[in-house]
Amino acid sequence: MPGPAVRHDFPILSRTMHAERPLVYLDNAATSQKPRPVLDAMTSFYEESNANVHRGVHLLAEEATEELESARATAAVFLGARSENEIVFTKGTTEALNLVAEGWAARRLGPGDEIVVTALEHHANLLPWQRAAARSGATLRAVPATPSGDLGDFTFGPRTRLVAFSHVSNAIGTLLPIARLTTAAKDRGAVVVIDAAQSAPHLPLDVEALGCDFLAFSAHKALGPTGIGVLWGKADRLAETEPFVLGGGMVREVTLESATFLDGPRRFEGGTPPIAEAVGLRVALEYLRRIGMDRVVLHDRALVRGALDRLGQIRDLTLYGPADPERRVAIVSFNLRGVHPHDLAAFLDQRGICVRAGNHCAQPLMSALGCAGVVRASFALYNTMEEVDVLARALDEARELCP
Ligand code: ALA
Repeated sequence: MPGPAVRHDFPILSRTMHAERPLVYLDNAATSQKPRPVLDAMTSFYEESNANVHRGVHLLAEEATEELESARATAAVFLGARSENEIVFTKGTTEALNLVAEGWAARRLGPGDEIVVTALEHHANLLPWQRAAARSGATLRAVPATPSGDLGDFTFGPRTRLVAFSHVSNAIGTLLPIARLTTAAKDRGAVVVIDAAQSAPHLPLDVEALGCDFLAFSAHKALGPTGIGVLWGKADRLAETEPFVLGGGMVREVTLESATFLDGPRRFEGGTPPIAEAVGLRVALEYLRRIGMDRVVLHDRALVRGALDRLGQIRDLTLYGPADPERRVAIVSFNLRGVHPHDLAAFLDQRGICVRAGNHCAQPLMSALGCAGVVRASFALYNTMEEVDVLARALDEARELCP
């Protein structure tokens, strides 16, 4: 069960912060904490099976290769993919989105074609498309955000060739109307790319049901380690994608003048992959599945509802994003009138509460909201209602100190 019952699995949660206050970790949208099984599995890999993959014929090399490929199979099951051959390991969501932009869009689109994003995107799902548009001659258009942080009206045209959007806004937690977006894009025959960095740890994902072409997420936001992420791509789309990291491990045949590349995911994984990180990713995804994503959804929603109720009563505090807890995921963002978001985050830090403040790598969204930045509290399956209450009391206290 998410909540208090799982907290003992996360060693860091028992540490104290300034003035021996207990840690209240509400910066999970930046990165999540890691459960003991993930930490142990990575240590055991280094202690017992460490070797490079796909290269050696010795036992350790075989074991390491099995570990990497079993992580690929687990990621495929986690995403409801048809095959592990649709799972490419990247450094994280950012690298995965860059791979699609450079390897697919920049090469396959041309003048007159249109790439559409939304104004709610993290810069990682905007900048790569800006460059792909510039390189290919395609135009880039953004569906606007409403002043309340929702998605505005959208239409796609006959030249819309690619639509890229986040499942959940990293800055304010808005759940995008992903089925409507995908259906409208598919009606136009466009390729659909989903940034699932903020949804993978919180919502059940099924790439076949979502109907997208590419989907990306990072392990470190989903209880796994930094340094590894997943790009899922439909087999035929991956076959159309050019690799951008060339080197060992991704070639079939090389002469001094030319090279041919492997098929499948290894085509995109030049160099030594993040092997211990793949072990950690596998165990993190197994952990999430064991808890049950349906339970995680209910848990997150209860925390968001509690936070919206409680924080909504604080005078001079502005909440951003949809008011309906079912239309947002695990994130509550806010500002206190007259207080800079960084100052408020520093005040909360003194009380042991970790949040993120600033533009959250989503400057166009901040412009739509009419502010330079917000304070963001983001939840994970180990957070509790008591912690929401600690946050609310600290904000009450901050409010009292305001003139
Ligand atoms: N993308 C991460 C965040 O939203 C770092 O904080």
